[in-house]
Parts: sequence; structure tokens; C-alpha cells
Amino acid sequence: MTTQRTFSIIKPDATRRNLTGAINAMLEKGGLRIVAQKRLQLSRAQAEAFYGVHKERPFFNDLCQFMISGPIVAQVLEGENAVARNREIMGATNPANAAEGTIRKVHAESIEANSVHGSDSPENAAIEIAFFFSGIEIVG
Ligand code: IDP
Ligand code: MG
Repeated sequence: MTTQRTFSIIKPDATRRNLTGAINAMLEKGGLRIVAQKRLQLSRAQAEAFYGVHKERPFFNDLCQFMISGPIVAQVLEGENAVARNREIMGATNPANAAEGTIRKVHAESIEANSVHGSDSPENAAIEIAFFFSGIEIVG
């Protein structure tokens, strides 16, 4: 068992509905600690760079448009097995398939506007954290 960090985004559908605090409470109740956090507005180029792995997917353009439709909250989360733990707390990509009590089941509007992003591996977590934060901004 090791303490791990993962990267999280509270997406524009959630900031629009004033759900930052409600989502943070679910993350904290789930055993994760928010060790860095900032609210920002992505540019189109930044959204395309962040979601570069999905650029061949049919939903890529819509996804980037959605991610720049309002402010996001970028976060670093820390805890035991934080990458997998956060994915459990988030729930499945499509809220229709998400387990009861997960963030996406409770709050997501659609498969696209699904309220949160979470890294899918420790390797991607490190890349995504470095995209948004410098070391001095992360306080464990
Ligand atoms: P994840 O966020 O659960 O890891 P990914 O497959 O990595 O899911 O997809 C990234 C994001 O792209 C999703 O969170 C969602 O916002 C969007 N997305 C995924 N699949 C679809 C789709 O079929 N239609 C529209 N948007 C999608
Ligand atoms: Mg993903």
C-alpha cells in the first residue's frame, strides 16, 4: 500500500451548477486529500493538448468545445491507491452505467458532460499533474 497522487478536473457542467464543494466533499469522504487546486478557463489549444490521446475519437471536437464552455477546477488528489480510488468515486464514463453514490451517477448530465475527469494510470497522472501544476503548488 503506497500513497499515490492522481489528477482530477471538475468539468464545466459542474462548475456551472455550483457543484465544486459538493464534489470535493465526495472526494474527501472517499478518502482522498486535495493537495492542489485551481480554477481556470482552458483555451481551445490547451483543451486539445490535454485530450490529445483522444484526437482520433469521433467526439474529440465536441469534447474540446465542452471543456472550454466554462471554468474548470484542476486538482491533485492524494491517498492510498489514489488513481484507482478516484476512478471508483467518479463512477463509469457514462452516468447511465455509473454505480449508485458515485459522482457521475449523482451529478453528471450526460456521457460528455460527466462532471469530472480522473487520470487512468499513475503514468498518465504524472503527465497530467505536470501539465497543470508546478511542484511548489502541490502541498501534501
Ligand atoms: P473517462 O473520462 O471516464 O476516462 P474517456 O474514455 O477517457 O473517459 O473519455 C474522455 C471524456 O470524453 C469523457 O469523460 C467524456 O467527457 C467524453 N466522452 C467519452 N466517450 C464519449 C462519447 O461516446 N460521446 C461523447 N463524449 C464522450
Ligand atoms: Mg480517460
